[in-house]
Amino acid sequence: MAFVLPKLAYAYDALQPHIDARTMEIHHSKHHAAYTDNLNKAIAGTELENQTIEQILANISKASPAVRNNGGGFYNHNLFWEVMSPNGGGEPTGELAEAINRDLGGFAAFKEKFAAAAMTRFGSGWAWLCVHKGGKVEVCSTPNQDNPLMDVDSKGCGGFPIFGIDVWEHAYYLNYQNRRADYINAFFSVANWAKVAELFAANK
Ligand code: MN3
Repeated sequence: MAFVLPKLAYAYDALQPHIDARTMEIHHSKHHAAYTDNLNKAIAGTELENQTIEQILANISKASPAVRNNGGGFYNHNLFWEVMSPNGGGEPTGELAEAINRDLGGFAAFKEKFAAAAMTRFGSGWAWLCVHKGGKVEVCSTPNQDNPLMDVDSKGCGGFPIFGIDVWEHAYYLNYQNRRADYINAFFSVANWAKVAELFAANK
């Protein structure tokens, strides 16, 4: 079964003014599409063809660089589109908010820590909020298209990623140029906390 580029739940222009339509279109229809195609090419004719993306990532240390880069790119962007929404912003509520309060010192402290992880990632990569079994939440970052599900040293957090920001320049350069901090702030304006709470509940 080949992996398929997911359709977005909203239009390319739906996240404006925070994320511009042109960036969304290129990011989804070119970058994410290329990761998906190149992942399929890299696993064609191998035993990985019959595995889920989660299984592939859990054993990525044994896979080729092409599978690592494109498998990560495929998975990470799937999550990225889901944790943004035209109706996003505000703050988490319920159990997710309680976990953030308990483990990260509240929403403001979490936002600061997450933004710092995203800002200090040199070059390209991602910052994450992850949940461990038992419900503990943690912030970290990874280089390139790595992520916390990979069995590699650079995975940053353990646990399951429930919120993540792409800090590759292709994610923001058209609208924000070198102003990564402004982009990170804008990302919080479209954060889909309902989805993040759902992922927290399903993976705690
Ligand atoms: Mn990207």
